[in-house]
Amino acid sequence: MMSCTLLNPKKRLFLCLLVSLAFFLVVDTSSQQHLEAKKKLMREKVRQMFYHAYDNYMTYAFPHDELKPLTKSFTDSLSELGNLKLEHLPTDYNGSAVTLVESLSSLAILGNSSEFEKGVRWLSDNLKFDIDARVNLFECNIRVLGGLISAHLLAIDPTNRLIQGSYNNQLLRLAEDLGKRFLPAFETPTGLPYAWINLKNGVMENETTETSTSGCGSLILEMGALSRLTGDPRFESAALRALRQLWRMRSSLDLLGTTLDVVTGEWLEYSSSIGAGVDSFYEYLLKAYILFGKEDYWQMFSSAYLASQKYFRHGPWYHEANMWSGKPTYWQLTSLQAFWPGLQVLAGDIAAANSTHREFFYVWEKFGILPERYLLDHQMIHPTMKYYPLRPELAESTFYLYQATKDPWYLDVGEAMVKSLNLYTKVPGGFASVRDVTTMQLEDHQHSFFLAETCKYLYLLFDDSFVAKRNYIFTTEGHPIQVVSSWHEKLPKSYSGNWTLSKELANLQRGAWESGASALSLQVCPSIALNSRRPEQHRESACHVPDEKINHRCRSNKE
Ligand code: DMJ
Repeated sequence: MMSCTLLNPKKRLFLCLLVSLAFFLVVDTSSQQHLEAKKKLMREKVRQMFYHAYDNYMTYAFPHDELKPLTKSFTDSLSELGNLKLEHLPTDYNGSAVTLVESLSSLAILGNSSEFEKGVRWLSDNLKFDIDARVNLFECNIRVLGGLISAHLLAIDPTNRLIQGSYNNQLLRLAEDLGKRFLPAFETPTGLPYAWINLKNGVMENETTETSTSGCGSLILEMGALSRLTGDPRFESAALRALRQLWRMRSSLDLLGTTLDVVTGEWLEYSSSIGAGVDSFYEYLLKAYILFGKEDYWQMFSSAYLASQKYFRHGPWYHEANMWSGKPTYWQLTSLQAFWPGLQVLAGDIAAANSTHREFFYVWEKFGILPERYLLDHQMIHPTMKYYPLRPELAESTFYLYQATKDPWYLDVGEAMVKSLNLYTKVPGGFASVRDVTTMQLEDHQHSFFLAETCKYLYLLFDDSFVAKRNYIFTTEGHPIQVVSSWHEKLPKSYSGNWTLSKELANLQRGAWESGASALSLQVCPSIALNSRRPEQHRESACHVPDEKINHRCRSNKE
């Protein structure tokens, strides 16, 4: 073989460059192959986790609501949903099979079509809502209504080929029936819905008038989709009226409290946060904007997001603050907050998302699994809230961040999470919640969101095909709804409003939708988009609130 040194210098340089290029190409291809092999392996691992949870549910709990994996039994009393199973249910009907409803969209993504079809048929024949059961409106909306609507949309999409036999919109009919049973909850002087509703009898006498911000501010995706699909505007109008009323109740700092009274419209808990009781309110403002293209959703989101950065954010962390004064109240990380970086990805605030996600993963690694609460001021676990009920939020954010950055580090994060879940929570009868992450003592409960969200987001982290094919938004319970331009409100011809979002940006985004870009690529950061087109006009967006501490500093638009 001729060595490089025998050639003249020019040829030598050329040959050496060629060899180096080939070398890098080989290395690059092999690392790409390695990455693909890893993704394939991880997809299989997550699929096995899903089926371990699903098969055990079907064997020991179906058609009841949720699985008790330690005793291989079931529960119908969902602490959060209410109690769908009462003694006087028809004798041929034994439960509401919430876990099955919640599993359908995951079966469509990672399972096989015959199981999806089997589930659809069973629910079509057996699910009934004419039952004397008091349910939590928010939980029933995100789990049951959202699960049915999403599965219906997946079933009617011919490219999925999920249904071989005939499908006559049975899931949509069920969703419509359920949606109508929700409507009496909205008959309050304020339009804000009661937190609890009896599916047969409407609002019960002496029902509590207390609800949470997320409880009445995150219904718009499911109820809006139901209106678009049925042509009955009442669902969307009720949810939108409640959302607007809630927004009117914000403080002058654009903050909302955590609990309120639906009759008087007064705040009961003034402490405000991005966590429990408020979380999905922020999420639904942005996702409603993506799904329905209504400008005021964006306007509300951008103001609310800006306030969250001003009053809650401390470096990568988010504490709670009083809605009236903006003064910090509680300094704690709550595991529900871990969805926030995923939302920031959708808002185009990737750098901030990344830094917050890293802190959450640091706490996950510290304990082996994420505790429900962690005290930021003492850097220690909360003395009583040490549990981990198989929550999905950190997996969700990891999925979004990987989609946005393609940084393989996020795959390592997902792999570590899969490892911990198998190590600490897998039992012969399914996956069990952790009662105390410091001892890894288990609890006899496999929440339905483990199948709807945790397994789904972990799978999607290693599988690009589902989100690459279509534009989807995922509801707060992880149920996909396709983004279609026919659901989008058309912008007025002449634009002169004072919204943060300009017509140009809206058109820019509409162009992206029409060109088939994924919803994940619609990072709606107005400042970045506008400043790059009109450099003379400097506009700070919510993504770039200056922070006094140098190491907490947000990046400038240029950076
Ligand atoms: C899920 O039911 C939903 O994500 C909800 O919005 C809050 N979190 C739980 C799971 O942790």
